[in-house]
Amino acid sequence: MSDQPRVPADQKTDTVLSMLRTMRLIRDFEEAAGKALQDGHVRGSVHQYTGQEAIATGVCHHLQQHDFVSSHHRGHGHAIAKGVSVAKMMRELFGRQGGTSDGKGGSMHIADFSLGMLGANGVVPDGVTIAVGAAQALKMQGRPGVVVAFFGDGAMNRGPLFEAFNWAKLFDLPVLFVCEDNGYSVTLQTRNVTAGPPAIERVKAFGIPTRSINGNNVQTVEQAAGEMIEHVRAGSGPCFLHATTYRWYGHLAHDKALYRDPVEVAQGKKDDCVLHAENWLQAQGVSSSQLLQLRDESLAQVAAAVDEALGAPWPEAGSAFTDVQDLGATP
Ligand SMILES: Cc1ncc(C[n+]2csc(CCOP(=O)(O)OP(=O)(O)O)c2C)c(N)n1
Ligand SMILES: [Mg+2]
Repeated sequence: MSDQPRVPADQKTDTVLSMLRTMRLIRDFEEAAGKALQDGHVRGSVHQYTGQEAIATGVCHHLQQHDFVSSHHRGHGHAIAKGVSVAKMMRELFGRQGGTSDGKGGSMHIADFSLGMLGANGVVPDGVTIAVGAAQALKMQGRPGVVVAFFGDGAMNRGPLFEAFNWAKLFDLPVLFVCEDNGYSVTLQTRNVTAGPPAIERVKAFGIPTRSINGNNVQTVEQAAGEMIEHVRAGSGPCFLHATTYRWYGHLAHDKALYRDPVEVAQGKKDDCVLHAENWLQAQGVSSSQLLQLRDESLAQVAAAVDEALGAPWPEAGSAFTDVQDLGATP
């Protein structure tokens, strides 16, 4: 894997514009989701992905519809980057009919199998073991496609993650592990609960190729993920991408994160992936009015999703007993 740019200069601007559109949509969705929770429209939890948008965006830029992603509790960004409808997602958060799971899943269970979104997951790190299972299925069935497993730095201290690494490497499965290292596990700084050398060293022990990058630069993510996905797609086995970033808000939307130093938070917000992409685009000659238009379109799309969700019907009571368990295909 080289440090050479993968995309010719003339295509770069379009690529970054397209990725900025996705990052904006994620950011605006998260702002609206946080507000909806405060306004009492969302029952359950909302874990905002704000600040981390470049990672889902840069990685999913390389995925096709037949590829899969699995996610964790902070999963809205992964779903949006994989192409899930923000209108359906908002309905899901609001518990309404027409949501991705007809309102029965909520924020931590957003899934859309038709688009390869295997689901958010509240159990750390069970999205990863599911991803490895999906990769095993692809390999056994001889189907094309790769699986990307997104998880946080907190997951690096959970045992099932290491079972997943072991299994994936043993069978050289088509899976990319993406660790989004925002430095925190709920209220703890992950480094304070992690023994030994940096956690990425543990992954190297499995013989899995690793790379550590700045996750707040969407172009850096896009390039590194592109190279790793190429490796995985070629059948050469799993890779591990470690991307550093910062979680702008509390662990949950109603966590005020008083355990964090305000100076650190301000510094984290300054290192803004959206702003970095906009600055880069402006340096390439993209006008500020074009950037404003892009922002307005994204805000309008999210506002429409909120209005639609507010007006959507509640699920019928009887639907609580449907679609809640998949007993498998009939023989
Ligand atoms: C098995 C299990 N143990 C504990 C929890 C409680 N919990 C929720 S999120 C989390 C860690 C979050 O840190 P990280 O994985 O870094 O993700 P981040 O929230 O930073 O995105 C924990 C311990 C859980 N959901 N599942
Ligand atoms: Mg974390």
